[in-house]
Amino acid sequence: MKKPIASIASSPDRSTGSSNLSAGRLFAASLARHDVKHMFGQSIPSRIHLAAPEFGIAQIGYRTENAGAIMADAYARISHKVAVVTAQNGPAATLLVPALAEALTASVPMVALVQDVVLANLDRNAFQELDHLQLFQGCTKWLRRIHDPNRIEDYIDMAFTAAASGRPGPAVLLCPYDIIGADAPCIGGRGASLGRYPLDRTLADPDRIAEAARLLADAAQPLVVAGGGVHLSDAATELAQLQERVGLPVATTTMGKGAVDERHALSLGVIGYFMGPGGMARYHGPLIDEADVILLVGNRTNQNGTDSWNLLPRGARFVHLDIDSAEVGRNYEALRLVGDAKLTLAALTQELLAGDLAKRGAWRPIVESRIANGRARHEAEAGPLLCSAAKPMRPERLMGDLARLLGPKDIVVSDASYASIWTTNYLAATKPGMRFLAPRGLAGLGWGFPMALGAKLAAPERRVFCIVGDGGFAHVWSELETARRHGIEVVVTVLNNQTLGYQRHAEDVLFGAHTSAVDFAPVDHAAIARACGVQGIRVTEAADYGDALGLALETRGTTVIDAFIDPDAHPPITLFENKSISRWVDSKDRMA
Ligand SMILES: Cc1ncc(C[n+]2csc(CCOP(=O)(O)OP(=O)(O)O)c2C)c(N)n1
Ligand SMILES: [Mg+2]
Repeated sequence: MKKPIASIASSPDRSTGSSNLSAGRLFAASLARHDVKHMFGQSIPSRIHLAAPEFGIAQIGYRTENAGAIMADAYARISHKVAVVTAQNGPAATLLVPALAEALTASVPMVALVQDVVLANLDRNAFQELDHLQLFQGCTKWLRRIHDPNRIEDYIDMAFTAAASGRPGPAVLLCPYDIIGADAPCIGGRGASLGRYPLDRTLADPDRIAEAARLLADAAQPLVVAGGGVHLSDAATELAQLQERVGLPVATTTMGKGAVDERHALSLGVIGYFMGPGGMARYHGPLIDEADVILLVGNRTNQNGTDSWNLLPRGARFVHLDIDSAEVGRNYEALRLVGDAKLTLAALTQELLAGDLAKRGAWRPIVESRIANGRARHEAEAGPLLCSAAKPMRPERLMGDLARLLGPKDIVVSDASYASIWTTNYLAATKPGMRFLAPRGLAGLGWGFPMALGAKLAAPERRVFCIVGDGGFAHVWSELETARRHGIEVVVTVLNNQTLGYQRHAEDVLFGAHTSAVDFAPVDHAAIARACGVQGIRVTEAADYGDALGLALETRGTTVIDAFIDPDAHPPITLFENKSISRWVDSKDRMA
């Protein structure tokens, strides 16, 4: 037995009361100091969870670590707070990896407290011992093991600082069993609250901001392409000012959707790899092609957002604003603006307004009319599908119905695959800063539903609509019980095409055939929902979907709408353009 850790006197901190506490309570007190109100966990590390309620922290008990960490991710995206998830060592810890990887790629701040074996038992094949330092190496921004209970506050604060500062991301703190279990009072006394992000805002080099302003003012056809960094920086208001007051057209990536009001006369909508027939930005292609100065904001210029780096004209002059200097110029050589988007966009707008905007003013009616024209062509193209009565149903029709009841405060969460493309193309952001969440860091299946739960916990007063494919939903059905137990109310629509649609269609296009793994036996998702004690509704007729949404909103608790959609329906992915999608075969055992 290790000796109890002796109390090392430090004067109690009146602001936090965090000194002279046992280790478990000091962990909880430290989290409370960072304004943590929810912890996604399954009891372990028990000492921390047992102490947490005393410090005003509620445990959200997930069914799988995988889903719990995804809930934490969405909670952080919506609350602008660092989210906390906990897990046991070994197998439980391994299940955190996918969510951490998404958070790393999507720059989402979270702290995972992972139990580890007793320090003295390290490297002895202790029960469920695993080299967690190796395990988490590739999916964390910051990773440490705490080795002394008197350093708990130091390490918790380091983890929060790493998660919330600079480019946000996931931090993992390994917490050996004996460190958490130390009964004697530990050193406390830190008082800072580090739980909100961005923790520090830094302005890009003012000389370069002035140069960027000159470029944008003098450009023939400038364009802004905003990414998810705008949401992370909470910079939608500043971007809207730049758009409106300077007169710059703005497009976004999928992660940046909602960074501007998509009905604004200078908004192009979401651009990227789905500008085929029916795509919202399809007819804005020439505006992108002809752009001579392009301002990238919080945009990692990834493959989908640039249609495999073919979308943005190589001849344009790029200005790239990002908090992460490594992203600036990664794929497009650019004038470098390294800093926080909110601060820097505000400074850039001021600089532009102080200069000569005659060129922008003269061009504005021209670009507005081109955008209006492109939008009208899109509406004419997509309109019939948005009100299609076809059976099996068209997903566009479901989006059309959902769009009608969607308000700017609502949150739309979609899973990877087609779900995020349907929502992106057919649900408009109606105010700057409206939130559409999707796991677009890595585009993993199974994020949608737990993300919706995390988003709702972060904003209980807002309605959360969740759109998932049947394949992706199957990863996380078990969390329906979590939704019920915690009384979390979200409206889930399962786009049930009884197939891994994207996979199947892409194989058909690329290889002319698909493998046997892509088609499912029939699954009754409404029955699964009811079995877990939440409402389940099956919809096979398009005319019934609106009523199902209405019923879901009137009913307390989560609702699952199992919507039977056309398995041949595919969103406007450019890869599929002019390529035929194989007809749906073996229809006899499918539910319709
Ligand atoms: C975890 C994970 N596994 C596999 C994939 C590859 N993948 C991309 S889309 C897709 C099909 C998704 O099917 P479903 O969720 O039913 O949505 P649908 O495309 O049918 O709308 C697959 C398997 C992935 N993105 N993530
Ligand atoms: Mg499917």
